[in-house]
Amino acid sequence: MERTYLMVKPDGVQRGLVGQIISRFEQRGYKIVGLKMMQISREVAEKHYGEHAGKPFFQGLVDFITSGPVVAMVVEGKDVVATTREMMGATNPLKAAPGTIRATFGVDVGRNVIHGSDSLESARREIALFFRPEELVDYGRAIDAWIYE
Ligand code: DAT
Ligand code: MG
Repeated sequence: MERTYLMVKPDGVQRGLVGQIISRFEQRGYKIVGLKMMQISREVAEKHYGEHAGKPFFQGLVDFITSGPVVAMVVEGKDVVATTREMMGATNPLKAAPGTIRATFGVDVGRNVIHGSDSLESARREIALFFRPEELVDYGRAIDAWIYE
């Protein structure tokens, strides 16, 4: 089954939105297989956001993502990469569709409360960057038969 990397950013943690954000993925039927709070080092932040190195917002982005604890998770389920991106909404919360996480909780692009992998390849890279293999748990849920036909 597909896996993705999701992370409540420092603004989401400070604002007490961790539970509500995680709940959305649980309610959708997705399974959390890895979960932890951590503070990201600049080195890891620069790796994670490597595709944006050199852009005008890069330093601010690294400053922000390292400014406080984040809650990192690996979530598993059918088409989870694309579906969680949809659930997050557009990068700029003002452009995000109503009801999405970013539209519900944010207004500024630099305070958009959540990160999610944008492709299967990014997901694999980001999961490996933030989680050791033994931190991911393989388990079944009785409820899966009521989520998947
Ligand atoms: P996403 O987080 O939707 O994958 P992205 O990968 O293009 O978006 O950018 C990563 C983060 O960088 C984004 O969540 C917020 C910040 N960011 C992106 N574009 C920005 C901009 N034009 N100004 C300020 N911050 C920006
Ligand atoms: Mg991105």
